[in-house]
Amino acid sequence: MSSRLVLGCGSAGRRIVDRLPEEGIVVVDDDPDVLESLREDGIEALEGDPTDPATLEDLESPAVVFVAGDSPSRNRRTIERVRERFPSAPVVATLTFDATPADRREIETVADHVVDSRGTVRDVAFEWTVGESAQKALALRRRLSTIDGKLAVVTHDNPDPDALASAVALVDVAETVGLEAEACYFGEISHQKNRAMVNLLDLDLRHLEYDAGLEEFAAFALVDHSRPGINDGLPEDLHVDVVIDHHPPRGPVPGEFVDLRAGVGATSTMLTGYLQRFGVDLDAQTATALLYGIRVDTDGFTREVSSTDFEAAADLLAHVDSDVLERIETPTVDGETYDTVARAIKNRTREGSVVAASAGRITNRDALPQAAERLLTMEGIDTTLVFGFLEEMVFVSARSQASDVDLGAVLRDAYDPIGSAGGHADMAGGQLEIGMLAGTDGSEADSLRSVVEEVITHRFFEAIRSRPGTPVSAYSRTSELLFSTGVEEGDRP
Ligand SMILES: [Mn+2]
Repeated sequence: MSSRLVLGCGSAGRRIVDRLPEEGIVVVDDDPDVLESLREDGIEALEGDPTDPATLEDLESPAVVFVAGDSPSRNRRTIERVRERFPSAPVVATLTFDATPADRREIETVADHVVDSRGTVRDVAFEWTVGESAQKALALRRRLSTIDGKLAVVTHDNPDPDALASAVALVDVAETVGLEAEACYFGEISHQKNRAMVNLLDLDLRHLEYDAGLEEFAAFALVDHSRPGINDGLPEDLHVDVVIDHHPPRGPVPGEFVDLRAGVGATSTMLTGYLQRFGVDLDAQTATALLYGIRVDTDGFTREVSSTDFEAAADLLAHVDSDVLERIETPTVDGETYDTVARAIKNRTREGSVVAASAGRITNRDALPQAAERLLTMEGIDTTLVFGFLEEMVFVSARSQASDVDLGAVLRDAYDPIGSAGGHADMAGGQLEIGMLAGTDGSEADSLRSVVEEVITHRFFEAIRSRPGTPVSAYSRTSELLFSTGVEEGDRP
């Protein structure tokens, strides 16, 4: 389905053909002179009347159709035939210089995109129509305009700024074709900066429960991930209409319209392109969200960044609210977070360049990574671990700048036997269930907690020391009992 079909090849049609890559063009016209000149240039030209259904019968389904004869009424009839034969192919129609306003209105109601061959915008209009990304935009518009009902634009679970911005932008795009759409997510927006982004930009987002019925939605779009049921709360066999993502997929990607670009640093970059193609006026809210999405995903334009990301950022910049962007990036810190960081600093245990610290009871687990980062700025320290107690759980967060430490592996070694842990070489986390501890008050709870603190700290240092090598064995019977999920009352030490 790589072909571009040109039906009717008048003066505007010829200019389009000249700008298209030669590969995969098929032109249909009934003027022998036109056909001859096309064939001389090595272009596949078939004789036929484009308004005759029989002409389209034997042609393969094209990626995009250009209807470019010189007669507006004939072009309109041709488009009607195309709609019958290739209902999902986007149609670009040309208007010749002598077209009347009535001709224009008539063509605009049936075509997906109209190229006006008059005036100085001519060349720009052509470029915007024949390029690869322009055709993607046309195909997306075609897809969106066939949807009848509400579109759910779904991010991956616990969405990051790139996913959030992309969802909001795709809602804007859908609205340009009169489609009602809603940006949706499963899970939590837990990171402080992400919450600041949503609040300060007042993003319109719908939280979906994992067991929520989805009947109210007629169609689904996935952004910043590509497979339903994998890292989102949708059923795996869901019919997906639109997928826009920059991650290389790890399996088959379903979707009527799919745009996967692994060479791009952020999905927000791709959506910036679509907003422009669809002629959406960028507002500060969406533009700021998108730029923040690109910045976070490319780690401030240093990681997996492409020239397209820079171009998108440059286009967004003029519309961005830089005060808000700054407030998102440096959110105010609440007192509780400072208390948590302070307790971690006070309770630290050091071994060489490694620090582990208990922050005691916490009310908000987001404070832990901040404490771990804070400790990393201590002189002579390259690896940190901070943990805290919340309800029936212990949450662990670790950071490292050491080149020979794989924190994800270290935390798995240390805590997988008694909880769950994982992450990257420089950033990792985990959680452990501690059964009754949280419910107990008084000195018994305190002594239990100090045992748990010892276990967590010890296992971490042990795992750091024994890497690379075999995973550490279980620390003690005490830890087994404390951390196993099925602790019996009588088993507690
Ligand atoms: Mn992303």
